[in-house]
Amino acid sequence: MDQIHIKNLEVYAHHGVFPEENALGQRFVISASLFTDTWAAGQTDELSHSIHYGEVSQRMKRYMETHTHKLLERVAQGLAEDLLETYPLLQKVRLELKKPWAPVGLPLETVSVEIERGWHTAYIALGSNLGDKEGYLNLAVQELRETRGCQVEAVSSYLRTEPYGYVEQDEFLNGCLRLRTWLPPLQLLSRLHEIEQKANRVREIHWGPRTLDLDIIFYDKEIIDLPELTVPHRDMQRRDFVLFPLEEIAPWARHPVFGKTVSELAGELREAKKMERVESE
Ligand code: A4P
Ligand code: MG
Repeated sequence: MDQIHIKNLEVYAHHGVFPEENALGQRFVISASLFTDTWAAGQTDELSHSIHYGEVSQRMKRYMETHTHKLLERVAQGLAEDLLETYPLLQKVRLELKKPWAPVGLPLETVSVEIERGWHTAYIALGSNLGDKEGYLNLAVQELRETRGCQVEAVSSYLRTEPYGYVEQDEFLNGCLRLRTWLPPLQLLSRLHEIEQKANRVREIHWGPRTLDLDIIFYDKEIIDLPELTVPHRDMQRRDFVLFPLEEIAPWARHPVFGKTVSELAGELREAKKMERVESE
Protein backbone atom coordinates (compact mmCIF):
# COMPACT_ATOMS: atom_id res chain seq x y z
CA MET A 1 0.00 0.00 0.00
CA ASP A 2 1.07 3.62 -0.58
CA GLN A 3 2.72 5.44 2.29
CA ILE A 4 3.18 9.03 3.39
CA HIS A 5 6.22 9.55 5.63
CA ILE A 6 6.79 12.08 8.38
CA LYS A 7 10.39 11.86 9.49
CA ASN A 8 11.90 13.03 12.78
CA LEU A 9 9.30 15.48 14.03
CA GLU A 10 10.67 17.05 17.21
CA VAL A 11 8.34 17.65 20.14
CA TYR A 12 9.02 18.81 23.68
CA ALA A 13 6.90 16.77 26.14
CA HIS A 14 6.79 15.30 29.65
CA HIS A 15 6.62 11.50 29.33
CA GLY A 16 8.82 9.25 31.41
CA VAL A 17 9.09 6.95 34.40
CA PHE A 18 11.08 9.43 36.52
CA PRO A 19 9.29 12.33 38.22
CA GLU A 20 11.99 14.71 36.92
CA GLU A 21 11.06 13.73 33.38
CA ASN A 22 7.41 14.58 34.06
CA ALA A 23 8.35 17.89 35.69
CA LEU A 24 11.10 19.14 33.40
CA GLY A 25 10.20 17.50 30.11
CA GLN A 26 12.54 16.58 27.27
CA ARG A 27 12.79 16.26 23.52
CA PHE A 28 11.05 13.42 21.68
CA VAL A 29 11.44 12.60 18.01
CA ILE A 30 8.59 10.96 16.05
CA SER A 31 8.59 9.28 12.67
CA ALA A 32 5.35 8.08 11.13
CA SER A 33 4.48 6.06 8.03
CA LEU A 34 0.85 6.57 7.07
CA PHE A 35 -0.50 3.71 4.96
CA THR A 36 -3.27 4.90 2.68
CA ASP A 37 -4.46 4.56 -0.88
CA THR A 38 -3.25 7.68 -2.70
CA TRP A 39 -4.85 6.78 -6.04
CA ALA A 40 -7.78 9.22 -5.80
CA ALA A 41 -5.54 12.11 -4.69
CA GLY A 42 -3.08 11.19 -7.45
CA GLN A 43 -5.91 11.47 -9.99
CA THR A 44 -7.72 14.56 -8.75
CA ASP A 45 -4.97 16.64 -7.10
CA GLU A 46 -7.45 17.19 -4.23
CA LEU A 47 -6.11 17.27 -0.68
CA SER A 48 -9.46 16.05 0.68
CA HIS A 49 -8.76 12.70 -1.04
CA SER A 50 -5.61 12.17 0.98
CA ILE A 51 -4.23 12.66 4.49
CA HIS A 52 -2.84 16.11 5.26
CA TYR A 53 0.66 15.45 6.68
CA GLY A 54 0.76 18.95 8.16
CA GLU A 55 -2.40 18.30 10.15
CA VAL A 56 -1.12 14.91 11.26
CA SER A 57 2.14 16.49 12.48
CA GLN A 58 0.21 19.14 14.44
CA ARG A 59 -2.07 16.51 15.91
CA MET A 60 0.81 14.32 17.05
CA LYS A 61 2.52 17.33 18.61
CA ARG A 62 -0.69 18.24 20.46
CA TYR A 63 -1.18 14.67 21.70
CA MET A 64 2.39 14.54 22.98
CA GLU A 65 2.00 17.88 24.79
CA THR A 66 -1.40 17.30 26.33
CA HIS A 67 -0.77 13.82 27.77
CA THR A 68 1.73 12.56 30.30
CA HIS A 69 2.57 8.87 30.16
CA LYS A 70 5.30 6.87 31.83
CA LEU A 71 6.18 4.53 28.99
CA LEU A 72 7.12 5.17 25.38
CA GLU A 73 4.97 2.12 24.56
CA ARG A 74 1.93 3.88 26.03
CA VAL A 75 2.65 7.12 24.18
CA ALA A 76 3.10 5.27 20.86
CA GLN A 77 -0.13 3.32 21.40
CA GLY A 78 -2.04 6.49 22.31
CA LEU A 79 -0.73 8.30 19.23
CA ALA A 80 -1.59 5.40 16.92
CA GLU A 81 -5.15 5.11 18.29
CA ASP A 82 -5.67 8.85 18.02
CA LEU A 83 -4.58 8.91 14.36
CA LEU A 84 -6.60 5.83 13.38
CA GLU A 85 -9.71 7.30 15.01
CA THR A 86 -9.21 10.72 13.41
CA TYR A 87 -8.30 9.99 9.78
CA PRO A 88 -10.80 7.72 8.00
CA LEU A 89 -8.43 7.21 5.04
CA LEU A 90 -5.64 5.91 7.29
CA GLN A 91 -5.52 2.11 6.99
CA LYS A 92 -2.42 1.50 9.05
CA VAL A 93 0.25 3.53 10.80
CA ARG A 94 3.82 2.67 11.70
CA LEU A 95 5.25 4.90 14.40
CA GLU A 96 8.73 5.23 15.76
CA LEU A 97 9.06 7.25 18.93
CA LYS A 98 12.61 8.17 19.91
CA LYS A 99 13.88 9.55 23.16
CA PRO A 100 17.33 10.99 22.51
CA TRP A 101 19.60 10.97 25.55
CA ALA A 102 17.21 8.87 27.64
CA PRO A 103 18.30 9.15 31.29
CA VAL A 104 19.84 5.70 31.76
CA GLY A 105 23.23 6.92 33.02
CA LEU A 106 25.11 5.57 30.01
CA PRO A 107 26.29 7.28 26.84
CA LEU A 108 23.64 6.08 24.39
CA GLU A 109 22.44 8.01 21.39
CA THR A 110 18.75 7.23 21.49
CA VAL A 111 16.16 4.70 22.65
CA SER A 112 13.00 4.14 20.66
CA VAL A 113 9.81 2.14 20.37
CA GLU A 114 8.36 1.22 16.99
CA ILE A 115 4.82 -0.06 16.56
CA GLU A 116 2.42 -0.79 13.75
CA ARG A 117 -1.36 -0.51 14.23
CA GLY A 118 -4.15 -0.68 11.69
CA TRP A 119 -7.72 -1.48 10.81
CA HIS A 120 -8.84 -5.08 10.32
CA THR A 121 -12.08 -6.72 9.24
CA ALA A 122 -13.69 -9.24 11.57
CA TYR A 123 -16.96 -11.14 11.28
CA ILE A 124 -18.83 -11.83 14.50
CA ALA A 125 -21.61 -14.39 14.93
CA LEU A 126 -24.37 -13.49 17.39
CA GLY A 127 -26.66 -15.98 19.08
CA SER A 128 -29.27 -15.98 21.84
CA ASN A 129 -31.84 -18.50 23.06
CA LEU A 130 -32.86 -17.18 26.45
CA GLY A 131 -35.10 -14.25 27.44
CA ASP A 132 -35.46 -11.27 25.11
CA LYS A 133 -33.38 -12.78 22.29
CA GLU A 134 -33.77 -9.92 19.85
CA GLY A 135 -33.04 -7.42 22.63
CA TYR A 136 -29.78 -9.24 23.45
CA LEU A 137 -28.63 -9.31 19.81
CA ASN A 138 -29.46 -5.60 19.51
CA LEU A 139 -27.56 -4.93 22.72
CA ALA A 140 -24.47 -6.63 21.24
CA VAL A 141 -24.66 -4.55 18.07
CA GLN A 142 -25.11 -1.35 20.08
CA GLU A 143 -22.27 -2.16 22.49
CA LEU A 144 -19.91 -2.83 19.58
CA ARG A 145 -20.97 0.41 17.91
CA GLU A 146 -19.99 2.22 21.11
CA THR A 147 -16.68 0.40 21.54
CA ARG A 148 -13.61 2.51 20.82
CA GLY A 149 -11.69 0.89 17.99
CA CYS A 150 -14.76 -0.83 16.54
CA GLN A 151 -17.00 0.25 13.67
CA VAL A 152 -19.99 -1.92 12.82
CA GLU A 153 -20.19 -1.87 9.02
CA ALA A 154 -22.99 -4.33 8.28
CA VAL A 155 -25.50 -6.39 10.24
CA SER A 156 -27.38 -9.37 8.78
CA SER A 157 -31.02 -10.04 9.45
CA TYR A 158 -31.76 -12.24 12.46
CA LEU A 159 -32.65 -15.87 11.77
CA ARG A 160 -34.65 -18.24 13.99
CA THR A 161 -32.77 -21.55 14.12
CA GLU A 162 -33.13 -25.00 15.68
CA PRO A 163 -30.60 -25.73 18.45
CA TYR A 164 -27.46 -27.47 17.23
CA GLY A 165 -25.31 -29.70 19.47
CA TYR A 166 -27.21 -29.77 22.76
CA VAL A 167 -30.76 -29.98 21.36
CA GLU A 168 -32.89 -30.02 24.54
CA GLN A 169 -33.23 -26.23 24.56
CA ASP A 170 -35.25 -23.39 23.09
CA GLU A 171 -34.71 -22.24 19.49
CA PHE A 172 -32.04 -19.64 18.82
CA LEU A 173 -32.03 -16.25 17.21
CA ASN A 174 -28.81 -15.85 15.20
CA GLY A 175 -27.14 -13.14 13.16
CA CYS A 176 -23.75 -11.95 11.93
CA LEU A 177 -22.03 -8.62 11.67
CA ARG A 178 -19.00 -7.12 9.99
CA LEU A 179 -16.66 -5.11 12.13
CA ARG A 180 -13.86 -2.76 11.21
CA THR A 181 -11.54 -2.80 14.19
CA TRP A 182 -8.07 -1.92 15.34
CA LEU A 183 -8.38 -4.21 18.37
CA PRO A 184 -6.09 -7.24 18.04
CA PRO A 185 -7.87 -10.64 18.10
CA LEU A 186 -7.44 -11.40 21.82
CA GLN A 187 -8.48 -7.90 22.87
CA LEU A 188 -11.53 -8.20 20.62
CA LEU A 189 -12.36 -11.55 22.26
CA SER A 190 -12.17 -10.07 25.73
CA ARG A 191 -14.39 -7.16 24.67
CA LEU A 192 -16.93 -9.74 23.36
CA HIS A 193 -16.77 -11.52 26.72
CA GLU A 194 -17.48 -8.21 28.50
CA ILE A 195 -20.53 -7.67 26.31
CA GLU A 196 -21.73 -11.24 27.02
CA GLN A 197 -21.40 -10.44 30.73
CA LYS A 198 -23.48 -7.29 30.27
CA ALA A 199 -26.20 -9.52 28.85
CA ASN A 200 -26.12 -11.42 32.16
CA ARG A 201 -24.67 -14.49 30.55
CA VAL A 202 -23.92 -17.35 32.93
CA ARG A 203 -21.67 -20.13 31.57
CA GLU A 204 -23.29 -23.38 32.68
CA ILE A 205 -23.74 -26.11 30.10
CA HIS A 206 -21.29 -26.22 27.17
CA TRP A 207 -23.40 -25.51 24.07
CA GLY A 208 -26.31 -24.94 26.48
CA PRO A 209 -28.85 -22.08 26.74
CA ARG A 210 -27.39 -18.58 26.77
CA THR A 211 -28.63 -15.00 26.70
CA LEU A 212 -25.84 -13.99 24.34
CA ASP A 213 -23.03 -15.81 22.54
CA LEU A 214 -20.54 -13.85 20.47
CA ASP A 215 -18.01 -15.75 18.37
CA ILE A 216 -15.26 -14.47 16.09
CA ILE A 217 -15.76 -16.18 12.72
CA PHE A 218 -13.03 -14.49 10.64
CA TYR A 219 -10.34 -11.93 11.46
CA ASP A 220 -8.91 -10.77 8.13
CA LYS A 221 -7.36 -13.87 6.58
CA GLU A 222 -5.66 -14.82 9.84
CA ILE A 223 -5.39 -18.37 11.10
CA ILE A 224 -5.18 -18.41 14.89
CA ASP A 225 -4.69 -21.56 16.96
CA LEU A 226 -4.52 -20.61 20.61
CA PRO A 227 -6.03 -22.38 23.61
CA GLU A 228 -8.48 -19.51 24.10
CA LEU A 229 -9.09 -18.56 20.46
CA THR A 230 -9.49 -20.47 17.21
CA VAL A 231 -10.03 -18.44 14.05
CA PRO A 232 -11.66 -19.12 11.65
CA HIS A 233 -14.25 -20.53 14.06
CA ARG A 234 -13.58 -24.26 14.20
CA ASP A 235 -17.08 -25.48 13.38
CA MET A 236 -18.56 -22.74 11.17
CA GLN A 237 -18.70 -24.89 8.02
CA ARG A 238 -21.25 -27.19 9.71
CA ARG A 239 -23.44 -24.40 11.08
CA ASP A 240 -26.26 -22.99 8.99
CA PHE A 241 -26.96 -20.49 11.77
CA VAL A 242 -23.52 -18.99 11.10
CA LEU A 243 -23.20 -19.46 7.34
CA PHE A 244 -26.65 -18.26 6.27
CA PRO A 245 -26.57 -14.85 8.00
CA LEU A 246 -22.89 -14.47 7.07
CA GLU A 247 -23.77 -15.17 3.45
CA GLU A 248 -26.12 -12.17 3.50
CA ILE A 249 -23.34 -9.72 4.32
CA ALA A 250 -20.19 -11.43 2.95
CA PRO A 251 -20.91 -14.13 0.35
CA TRP A 252 -17.49 -13.46 -1.24
CA ALA A 253 -15.44 -13.77 1.99
CA ARG A 254 -13.05 -16.70 1.62
CA HIS A 255 -12.25 -19.19 4.35
CA PRO A 256 -8.45 -19.05 4.64
CA VAL A 257 -8.08 -22.78 5.44
CA PHE A 258 -10.66 -24.39 3.13
CA GLY A 259 -10.12 -21.86 0.33
CA LYS A 260 -13.88 -21.66 -0.28
CA THR A 261 -16.14 -18.64 -0.15
CA VAL A 262 -18.94 -18.32 2.40
CA SER A 263 -21.42 -18.69 -0.42
CA GLU A 264 -19.78 -21.99 -1.51
CA LEU A 265 -19.73 -23.31 2.07
CA ALA A 266 -23.38 -22.32 2.55
CA GLY A 267 -24.29 -24.03 -0.75
CA GLU A 268 -22.52 -27.23 0.32
CA LEU A 269 -24.32 -27.21 3.65
CA ARG A 270 -27.69 -26.76 1.93
CA GLU A 271 -26.89 -29.73 -0.31
CA ALA A 272 -25.81 -31.88 2.65
CA LYS A 273 -29.02 -31.05 4.52
CA LYS A 274 -31.10 -31.89 1.45
CA MET A 275 -29.37 -35.28 1.19
CA GLU A 276 -29.97 -35.95 4.89
CA ARG A 277 -33.68 -35.20 4.41
CA VAL A 278 -33.93 -37.47 1.37
CA GLU A 279 -32.16 -40.31 3.22
CA SER A 280 -34.43 -40.01 6.26
CA GLU A 281 -37.61 -40.17 4.15
N1 A4P B 1 -13.09 -19.49 21.72
C1 A4P B 1 -12.25 -20.16 20.88
N2 A4P B 1 -12.38 -19.69 19.64
C2 A4P B 1 -13.32 -18.70 19.68
C3 A4P B 1 -13.87 -17.84 18.68
N3 A4P B 1 -13.49 -17.90 17.40
N4 A4P B 1 -14.79 -16.94 19.08
C4 A4P B 1 -13.17 -19.79 23.15
C5 A4P B 1 -15.20 -16.86 20.38
N5 A4P B 1 -14.72 -17.66 21.37
C6 A4P B 1 -13.78 -18.57 21.01
O1 A4P B 1 -16.90 -20.35 24.50
C7 A4P B 1 -15.88 -21.06 25.12
C8 A4P B 1 -14.56 -20.46 24.79
O2 A4P B 1 -14.28 -20.60 23.41
C9 A4P B 1 -14.44 -18.95 24.98
O3 A4P B 1 -14.17 -18.59 26.30
C10 A4P B 1 -13.29 -18.57 24.04
O4 A4P B 1 -12.07 -18.44 24.77
P1 A4P B 1 -18.18 -20.00 25.30
O5 A4P B 1 -18.94 -19.05 24.45
O6 A4P B 1 -17.84 -19.63 26.67
O7 A4P B 1 -18.88 -21.41 25.44
P2 A4P B 1 -19.90 -22.06 24.50
O8 A4P B 1 -20.50 -21.04 23.60
O9 A4P B 1 -20.81 -22.91 25.32
O10 A4P B 1 -18.99 -23.02 23.70
P3 A4P B 1 -18.65 -22.85 22.24
O11 A4P B 1 -17.82 -24.01 21.83
O12 A4P B 1 -18.16 -21.48 21.96
O13 A4P B 1 -20.07 -23.04 21.64
P4 A4P B 1 -20.44 -22.39 20.32
O14 A4P B 1 -19.56 -23.01 19.31
O15 A4P B 1 -20.49 -20.94 20.43
O16 A4P B 1 -21.87 -23.00 20.14
N6 A4P B 1 -27.48 -23.70 17.92
C11 A4P B 1 -28.02 -22.70 17.20
N7 A4P B 1 -29.07 -22.94 16.41
N8 A4P B 1 -27.52 -21.43 17.29
C12 A4P B 1 -26.46 -21.12 18.09
O17 A4P B 1 -26.05 -19.95 18.13
N9 A4P B 1 -24.76 -21.94 19.60
C13 A4P B 1 -24.15 -22.91 20.27
C14 A4P B 1 -22.92 -22.62 20.98
C15 A4P B 1 -24.69 -24.28 20.23
N10 A4P B 1 -25.85 -24.47 19.41
C16 A4P B 1 -26.40 -23.46 18.72
C17 A4P B 1 -25.84 -22.16 18.83
MG1 MG C 1 -19.15 -19.08 22.09
